[in-house]
Amino acid sequence: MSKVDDIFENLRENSKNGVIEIKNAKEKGIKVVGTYCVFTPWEVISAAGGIPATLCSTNESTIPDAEKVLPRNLCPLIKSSYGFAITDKCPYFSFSDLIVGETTCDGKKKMYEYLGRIKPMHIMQLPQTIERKEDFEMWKREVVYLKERLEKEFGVTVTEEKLSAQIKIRNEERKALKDFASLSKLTPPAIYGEELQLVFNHTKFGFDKESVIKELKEMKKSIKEAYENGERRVSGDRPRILITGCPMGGAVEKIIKIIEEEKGVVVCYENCSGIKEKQDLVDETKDPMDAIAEKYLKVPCSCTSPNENRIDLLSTLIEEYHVDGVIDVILQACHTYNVESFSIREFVKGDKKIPYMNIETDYSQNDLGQLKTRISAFIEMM
Ligand code: BJ8
Repeated sequence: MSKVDDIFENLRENSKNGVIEIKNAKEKGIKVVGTYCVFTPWEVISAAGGIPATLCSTNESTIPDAEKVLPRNLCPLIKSSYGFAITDKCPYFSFSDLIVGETTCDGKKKMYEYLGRIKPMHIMQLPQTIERKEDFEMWKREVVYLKERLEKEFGVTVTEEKLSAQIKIRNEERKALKDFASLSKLTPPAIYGEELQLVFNHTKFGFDKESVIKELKEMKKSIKEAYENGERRVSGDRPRILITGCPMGGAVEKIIKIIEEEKGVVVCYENCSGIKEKQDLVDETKDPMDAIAEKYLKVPCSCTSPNENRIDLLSTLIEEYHVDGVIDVILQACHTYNVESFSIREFVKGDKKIPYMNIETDYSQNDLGQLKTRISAFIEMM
């Protein structure tokens, strides 16, 4: 086993550390705020002294319980989230003092109404479009409402200084993650897509952000050094795949596994569990609340219309990561990503002139055979 293998093995072994960290923080009286979406402005929660924690949503085991209340033909991410909440199987949900949700897709925002029966909820009203001055003003008001709710719930004052400090640290984390991800820009890439995903997951559940940033920089340095010394872990003839679409994680990681078993390599994730939210920083020169509102409103999510920023981001990432083909992952019953797949296909095949494939899947493992056949044929043609 090389030193680089050890790094990833260590991350796999320590995947439960986030739960211990949150438990210790709770025992010290620190408030926990559960979140589901990358529209949630984490800086505001941290500036109010809370810990923002991403809630569980990627396992099929809780879906049968959710289906006692929610319709079966609903996105698995929504059903899984709700199932975790009602069965108390998500430790981050149990520890949460408040849950923050946004009015993104229809299924999610209606599910939040039921979540509000279990825990205090704060809903941020997301504009349907993001381009007009009024959209920014509306969203900024929502960021202010969140700040006020947190101040009231936690009995604190969120100052400009606290916000600026949190903006700085989150920006540092975004930069460190992007820098780590740049290992996949190398030809051949220095790491596998499964390992890149592991690092994104690990960072999400590392709550001491100073340590996370330090760890990311050290990992990047060690892997880069090994690469410069000639260590090639990924063969150069593997087609380089970019994954776009719905968030990945847990059950949907089956797709990454198959791509890499079939001799492709995932070099980039243009989704909310990957680089999508990390791409833009919060502008540190502006008024903190303006800058936070501006940054989060730019998240290229299919729930907003139009969603041209997604095309721009895809274009940049396809070039930067030297992508050979794009796989669009759509969770069953996710209408917004499903409808958008037509224009993504047009753009990838027409403008970028590289192969495109979309995959509609859920959290079950029933489609493994079919996925293997389709992915294998897709990779073979590159
Ligand atoms: S910013 S992608 S994390 S909303 S997959 S629940 S959209 S039906 S997860 Fe998302 Fe925020 Fe957008 Fe990102 Fe609905 Fe689609 Fe399910 Fe989805």
